[in-house]
Amino acid sequence: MSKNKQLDAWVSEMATMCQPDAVVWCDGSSAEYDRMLHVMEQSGTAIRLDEGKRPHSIYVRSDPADVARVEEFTFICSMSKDDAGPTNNWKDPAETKAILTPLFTGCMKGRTLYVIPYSMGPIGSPIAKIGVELTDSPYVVASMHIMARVGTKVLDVLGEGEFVRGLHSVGAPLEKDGQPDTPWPCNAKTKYICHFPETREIMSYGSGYGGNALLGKKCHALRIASVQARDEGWLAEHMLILGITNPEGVKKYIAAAFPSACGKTNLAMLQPTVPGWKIETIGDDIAWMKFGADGHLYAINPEFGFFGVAPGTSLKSNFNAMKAIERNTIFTNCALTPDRDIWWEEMTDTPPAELTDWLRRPWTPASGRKTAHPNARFCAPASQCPVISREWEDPKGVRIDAILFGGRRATVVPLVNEALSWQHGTFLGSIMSSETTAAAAGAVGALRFDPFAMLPFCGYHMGDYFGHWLKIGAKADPARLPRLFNVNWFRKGADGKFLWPGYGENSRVLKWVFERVAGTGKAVDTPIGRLPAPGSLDLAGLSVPPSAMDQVLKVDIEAWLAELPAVRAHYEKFGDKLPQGLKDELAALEKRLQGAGAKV
Ligand code: TSX
Ligand code: MN
Repeated sequence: MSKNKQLDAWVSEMATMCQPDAVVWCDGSSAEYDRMLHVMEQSGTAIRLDEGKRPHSIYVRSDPADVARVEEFTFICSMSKDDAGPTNNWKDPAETKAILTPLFTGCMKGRTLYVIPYSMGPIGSPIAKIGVELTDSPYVVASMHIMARVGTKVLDVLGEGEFVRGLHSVGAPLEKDGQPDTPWPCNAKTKYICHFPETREIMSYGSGYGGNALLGKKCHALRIASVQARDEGWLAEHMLILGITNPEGVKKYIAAAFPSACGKTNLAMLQPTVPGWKIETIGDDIAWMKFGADGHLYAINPEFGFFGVAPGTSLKSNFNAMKAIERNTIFTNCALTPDRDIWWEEMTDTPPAELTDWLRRPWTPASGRKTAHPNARFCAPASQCPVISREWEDPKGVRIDAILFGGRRATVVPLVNEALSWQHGTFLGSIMSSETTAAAAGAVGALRFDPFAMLPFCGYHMGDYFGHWLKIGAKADPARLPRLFNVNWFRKGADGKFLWPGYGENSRVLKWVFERVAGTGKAVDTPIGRLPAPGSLDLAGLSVPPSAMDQVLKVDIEAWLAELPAVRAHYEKFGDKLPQGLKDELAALEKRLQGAGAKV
C-alpha cells in the first residue's frame, strides 16, 4: 500500500488479473536485494560467484530463446497508426489489450508479484520521472535495484503524483502445486513488448531479458519518455554523457549518440591519451535534456547503473568498466570458470583452459565456438565506475556544450565534422548510418540508417521526431545551444584496415570538439561541414602516418554525391512528415557538393 490512490487501485487491479500467490512492495533496501539473490540461488536461476574473486556478484544464464530485445514483438500502441510512423510496429491499443488481457490473466500463478517504484534520474530532480514496474521476476527486481533508484524513497516523492505504469510478466505461471520451476522462466512462444504512449503505460509479456523486462530503461526512459519530451519541449535521447576537463581545469560536458556496436560505453569511460586532459562518466546509454532558466540545455543520466555488452570488454578496451564490475554485479549469459568467476571473448588475451559456456556445456579454446553469448551482459552500479563524475547525481543536470552523432562507416564519413548550424546538425543526426556487415541480413555494404541511434527507441513518428529537434533549435538562443558534430572512428583504408586507432586516442577528437566550443579550435569549411584545420587536431605522440590522417579526414566529393540517392530513399520513408528544414539541408548539401565538384 502507498499514499497514492491511483497506484493502489492499479496494483490491486493487476494483482486480481495476474493472480500471484503474493504481492510484495519493494522497499529498495540492501536486505531486499540480498533476498532476491538468495531466491535466485534457491530456484537455480543464479550461481553466486567466488566471494574472493567477484564479491557479492551472481552469474545467470537465460533460456536460449530469451537472449535479447525482440524488435519484431515490440509495439507502439498509439491511438492513431500514423503516430507510430513507418519505423515502428503499430498495434491498435484496444485490440492489443484484448490480446494481452487473456495472456496476463493468471500469468503469475505460483509466483510473487513485486511492486517496484523507481525514479529515472536523481530522486526529486526536476528532470527525473517516476514509474512503477510490477513484475514476477526476482531477476528483474535485483537488476532494477542496480539500474534505477527504487523503493520507499521513490513513493515518498511520488505522493499523489503521476507515474508511468509498467506491467511485466515472464509469462510462465506455475499452475500445479509443487510444480518445479525452470532456471529461467519465460515464454518461448509468445512475447509482447507493448507501449501505450498516450496513457504512459507499458505491458511486457514473455521475456525476462534486459530491455524487454527492465522497463525503466528502453521502454520508459526512451520510448515513453520521447513522447513526453515531445509534448513538454525537452529531449529523451539514446546518448552517453561525459565530462571533459582541460589541463587548466575547465570542464565541459558532451553527449553522444551511437548505434549499437560502436563502443558507446567505451567512449563514456575513455582513458584519454592526451596529457593533462581528464574524461569522466555521467552516463553510458540515455540522456534526458531540458532547457535551464539560463537558456542552456542541461542533461541527466536517468539511469543508476550500466547494463553493458560484456564480450569485447577488457582492461585494454575499457579499463574503467572492468573496475566497475569487480563486485556487486549481475552477469548474464557469460561463461563460467571452474573457480566460479566469469569470462567472455576478449576479456583476456588468452582464454582460460576450460570453461562452462553460456549454454551450460564444457568449453575449451579448441571448441571452435563462442563461450559467451554475443549479447551477454554485465549489470553494475554506476557509482562503481572509477571515473564517475562528481556531478552525475546533480539534480539540475550538467550543461551540454556539444552533441556528437557517430556511425560505423568504413567509407565516406570523416573522423570528425562540425555542423554548420543546429538545423544542419539535425540533418547529420537524421542520416546516421552504418554499412551492413555479414552479421546482419541484407546486402553487405548497403547503408543501414539509424537516425539519432533512435530507430528502435522512438515512441512516435520519426518524421515528427526530426521536427521536434528542429523546433528545439528554433526556439532557443543559438549561442546557448550545444554545437553538433558527426564523428566516425571506423573509416578504413584501401587495405581494409582501420585508419584511426580509436579508443583512448579518440580523446584527440574530443579535445578538438572542446576547443571548438571554447572558441579556440580552428576549422576549415567544406561542403559537408567544418573539419579540423591543418594542425588543429592534436596528434602529438601519435604514430598514425600523415597519409592515413589525410584519408581519415578526407571529404570525398564524388563519394558524397554518390551517397545522396540512398539518403533520399531513406527520407522518402517519412512521407509528408519529413520536415521542410531537412529537405532544405539535403538540397543545400547537394548544391555545395556540386559547386565543389565543378571546381576540381
Ligand atoms: O569502442 C570502440 N571505440 C570507441 C572507444 C572509445 N571500438 C570497439 C567497437 C565495438 C564495440 C572501436 N573499434 C574503436 C573505438 O574507437 N575503434 C575501433 C576499430 C579499431 C579496432 C582495432 C584497432 C584500431 C581500430 N587496432 C589497432 O589499431 C592496433
Ligand atoms: Mn543502448
